[in-house]
Amino acid sequence: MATKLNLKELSKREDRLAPGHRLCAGCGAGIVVRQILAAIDEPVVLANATGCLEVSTTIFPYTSWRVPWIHNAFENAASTMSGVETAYRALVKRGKIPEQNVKFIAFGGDGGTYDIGIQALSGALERGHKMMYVCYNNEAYMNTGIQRSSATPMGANTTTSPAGKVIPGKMQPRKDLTAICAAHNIPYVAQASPHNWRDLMEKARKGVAADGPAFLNVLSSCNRGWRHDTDTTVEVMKLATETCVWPLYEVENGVWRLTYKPKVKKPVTEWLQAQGRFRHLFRPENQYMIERIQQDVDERWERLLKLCGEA
Ligand SMILES: Cc1ncc(C[n+]2csc(CCOP(=O)(O)OP(=O)(O)O)c2C)c(N)n1
Repeated sequence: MATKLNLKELSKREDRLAPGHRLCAGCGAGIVVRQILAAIDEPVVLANATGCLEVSTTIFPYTSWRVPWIHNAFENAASTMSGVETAYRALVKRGKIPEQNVKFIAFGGDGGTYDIGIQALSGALERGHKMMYVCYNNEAYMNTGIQRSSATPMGANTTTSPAGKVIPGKMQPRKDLTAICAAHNIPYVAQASPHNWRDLMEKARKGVAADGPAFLNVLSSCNRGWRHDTDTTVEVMKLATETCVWPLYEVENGVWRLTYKPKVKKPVTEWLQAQGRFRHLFRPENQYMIERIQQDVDERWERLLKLCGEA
């Protein structure tokens, strides 16, 4: 019987990411990992691309991982896990190891997923490996000092898209990787955020239960890069869904479904105001950027509503 997704039952489970790691106070990544691993009852094997999560949880000679864990280069978490999953299947087939319903999971940041690892990810999804790839999406290359990635939202101030006289932050809208993964026609794709823990945990369960590849794109606030107080992580992520900047939805065997619909769609200014990386947008000369951002969010939301049969 699967552990019930209620706090009482979940609190009895041992954390599979031990405390004492070196993630920053208020980091979203640790919350994402703990929720996902707590949702899964089966044994898991993990691969982790280079990035904040990897470096902060494995400071030699210590590790926070209470599960088998492999570090690999920035770009190939998906290929590594494909190989592990294939090796496992082959060994089970030859009777060398018992079948234990092991779940294969890869974690990567948005830099490692949207940019450098997209080729390995796409290959793994297309080959149909039974694995779940999770992007903990903090919307920039945070580990190396807040450089923009293709997941960075338009208007954000980063060290490689610095807001100033030349540009008002990043000029391009972000890549829609969730839709790109859905276009691989794999069994399960979802977008989630840990402020809505039950939603994220249900998606993690569906992802590992899928008969083939699954991809989860999970928002993961970085207060160093997003510039907010360490104790507002969860509220800021909630604002992303309430403003429809980060809608929560899933695509199960090709069927698109919203898993949360805000009662009142808040203006993007509420999400932007909560973070220092967008502060410059509130100067009068940058007002046009806020309008562009709102328009982009509205268009994407309308498209999503149609895909989900809600409009
Ligand atoms: C091929 C390669 N390019 C660049 C680097 C340097 N590098 C290490 S971590 C990192 C940023 C990782 O960003 P992301 O994947 O978004 O994860 P985060 O640190 O934000 O959690 C970079 C550029 C590397 N290790 N390998």
